[in-house]
Amino acid sequence: MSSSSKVEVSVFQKPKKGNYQCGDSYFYTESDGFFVCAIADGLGSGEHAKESSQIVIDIIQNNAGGAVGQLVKLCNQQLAGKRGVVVGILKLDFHAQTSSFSSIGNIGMMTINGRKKKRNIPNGGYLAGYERPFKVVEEKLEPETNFIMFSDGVTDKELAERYLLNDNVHTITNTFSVMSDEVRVDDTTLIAIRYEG
Ligand SMILES: [Mn+2]
Repeated sequence: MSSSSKVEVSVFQKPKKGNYQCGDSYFYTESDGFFVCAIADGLGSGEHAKESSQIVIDIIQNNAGGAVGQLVKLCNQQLAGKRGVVVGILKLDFHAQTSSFSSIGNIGMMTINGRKKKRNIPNGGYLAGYERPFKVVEEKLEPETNFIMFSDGVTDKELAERYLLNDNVHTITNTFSVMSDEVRVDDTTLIAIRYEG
């Protein structure tokens, strides 16, 4: 992490029981002006789900400067005729001081500021090349905020845990790892993001 970094990130990822490869893919990057993070989950599991979710991640990586809505549209276009994917994209704009989030399907996000926890409601469905309406939720970027992004392998019970409020992202993922079941019933990705401001 460079000294100019404004965002701290820690990732927990584990494949579903019996699968060697996790079908979830993720990507994050930070520049002077922004931070962007995405999780994609290909429909199904294993090798083929991974291939499909990786397509989406590559698009976001190659177009990280784009607005969240543009990224969703671009991903959708590239998925025509391919296996469906659910995706969640978070962008923090340091100049505009905004956070933008959109999720198509069941990639979730929780924003935690102080003791306030807010869970984002994803758009329904999945991306597979068909045009569909979706919302991008934009909010003021507050200092000392945790953004917890997760795939549907993370359970509601796990999302209720107090340690998600910790201001150290490594403590969050380490604790998640220790507390979480040995056997995951679905591919599981949890990304803890801290904006100190
Ligand atoms: Mn899944």
